[in-house]
Amino acid sequence: MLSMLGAGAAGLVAAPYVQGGWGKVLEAVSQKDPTGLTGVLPNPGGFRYFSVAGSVPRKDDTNYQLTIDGLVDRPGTYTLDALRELPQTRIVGDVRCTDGWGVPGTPFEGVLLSHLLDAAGVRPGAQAVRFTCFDGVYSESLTLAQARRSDVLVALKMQDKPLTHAHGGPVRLYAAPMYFYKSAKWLSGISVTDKVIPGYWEEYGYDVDGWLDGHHGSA
Ligand SMILES: Nc1nc2c(c(=O)[nH]1)N[C@H]1C(S)=C(S)[C@@H](COP(=O)(O)O)O[C@H]1N2
Ligand SMILES: [Mo]
Repeated sequence: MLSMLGAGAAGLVAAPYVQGGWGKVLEAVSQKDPTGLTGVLPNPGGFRYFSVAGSVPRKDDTNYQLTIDGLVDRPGTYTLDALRELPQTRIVGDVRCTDGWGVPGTPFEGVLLSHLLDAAGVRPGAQAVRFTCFDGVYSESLTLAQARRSDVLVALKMQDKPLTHAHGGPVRLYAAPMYFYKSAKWLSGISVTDKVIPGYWEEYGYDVDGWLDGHHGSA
């Protein structure tokens, strides 16, 4: 366990499940909430690494792109620099996975999703936003009303540092009032749609509206 902690994020990214041991993984699958599968992989600071994809490519200044398209007047693509040049908002919120682990009072910083939506010009009739990820597997969604909230960020920083690869860097979603599964890591696509398209975990029965207690229905 100690050597695993010392191995750091790179090792976890390479083989997140194997490092925890298959026995432990199977135990986690059978007894626990699958969105908390990596409960077997403690990370420094109380965070746990999670990915439904076995391996995820690394993206940085040289090759990261965020596409915004769908029911918008001005579809487009942002580089990391372009995102950094936009107004940045810092939110201190709670991180909470549905299986119980969490890190209260975590700062995230980035561009308000509403800013990107306004810049793209959402068309009449649009109802929802779908998020896709460069892991090639994960997806998420929000209603347009949720997406326009002032506590939903396209985050470039977590804990006042650039988002690490393990935490979904260089860019992830941070939907502060919702369970952390809503906060898609490795964000690469934002598509405005005419209805909610359930995301990866939502296909398995998780709530499309993943409100944390105290936020319920407050969109
Ligand atoms: N692309 C992607 N985003 C994801 C996930 C994932 O597997 N892939 N897991 C979700 C879940 S269930 C949680 S709890 C958090 C975990 O984020 P962390 O690895 O930064 O702790 O990411 C969410 N976003
Ligand atoms: Mo989770």
